[in-house]
Amino acid sequence: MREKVIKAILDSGENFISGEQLSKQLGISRTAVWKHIKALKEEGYNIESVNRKGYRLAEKPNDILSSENITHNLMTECIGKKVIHLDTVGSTNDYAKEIGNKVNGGTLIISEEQTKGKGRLGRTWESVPGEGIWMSLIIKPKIEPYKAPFLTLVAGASIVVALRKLGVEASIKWPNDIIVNNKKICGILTELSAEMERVNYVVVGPGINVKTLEFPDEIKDKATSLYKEGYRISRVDIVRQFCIEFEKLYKAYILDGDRKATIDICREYSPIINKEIYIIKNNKKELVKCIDINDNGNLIIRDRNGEIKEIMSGEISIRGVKGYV
Ligand code: BTX
Repeated sequence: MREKVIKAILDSGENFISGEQLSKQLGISRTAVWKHIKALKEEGYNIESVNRKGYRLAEKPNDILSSENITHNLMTECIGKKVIHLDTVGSTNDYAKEIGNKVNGGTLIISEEQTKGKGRLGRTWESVPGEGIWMSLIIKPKIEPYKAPFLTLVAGASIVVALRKLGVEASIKWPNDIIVNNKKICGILTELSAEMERVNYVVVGPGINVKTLEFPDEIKDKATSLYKEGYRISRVDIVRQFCIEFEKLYKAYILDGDRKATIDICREYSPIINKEIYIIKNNKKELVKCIDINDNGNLIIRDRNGEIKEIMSGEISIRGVKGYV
């Protein structure tokens, strides 16, 4: 019932909806309405109550990643149409893999806290409760498994465009880091469930630092958050915009085989193209010049012997000469 109350308030937009209307519409008593409103306010919804007018959401964006907030009038066909919002979980990617076979493609899992947030290659991802967007999107593309890694770039490009539309100067460090002011604001972990010829589902899991102001010593030189960089943006707006941008690039790739839309974004907002970078593989560091991202989404570099090489995302990390980028 609480979901229905907030949905009715969201539906009435800038207009007030009275306690009486709510009670009639939902078939509950005025006291019950009042109790639900009180509980919703305690959950953090910014609801204005005005005598003789009723209720509406205050102008300041509310920041609760509830299914109602995210899905309300969301202009997508499939991405984010179903949202599962958890208070806490080990890892949203692991949760997504538990339910992957049972839910529709486009289902989004978001948790306020992760107790075992995962990075790539067994690394950990700091996921402070309530301070970020820890989410996993389950998608079910009809593609061969070898085409799935490109979806990390699709997700990265979508996040960059979403953040840019919300006013953030974000860039994408190939293949899976989103950067603001030379530091990492978001990483993406993509996991695959597949048979030899066929993808069952893909889990695309971005973690976006939003409100964290202090990071642990081990990562404080390379990690940052939107608030730390002076961007006060609602987490809800970011998730909704991400769903819209992802759907566009995803459809282009899956339905039309169009990689260009994604790669153009990765090139345009790359902080490493034309720069000297270190590539790190199995603890070995090599200084190279980054030349381009090619049409397959692979990185083109020139090594110290002048040899041009193509690098696939897989197992490498990239560092700038002077720091993280
Ligand atoms: P990655 O392996 O590229 O980056 C992990 C590394 O980044 C860590 O070893 C650490 O140095 C640093 N790091 C850890 N936490 C943070 C942080 N909050 N901000 C910046 N740097 C950090 C990148 O892996 C992929 C991360 C995906 C995280 C999401 S959250 C939702 C989903 N569920 C899940 O378990 N993982 C993904």
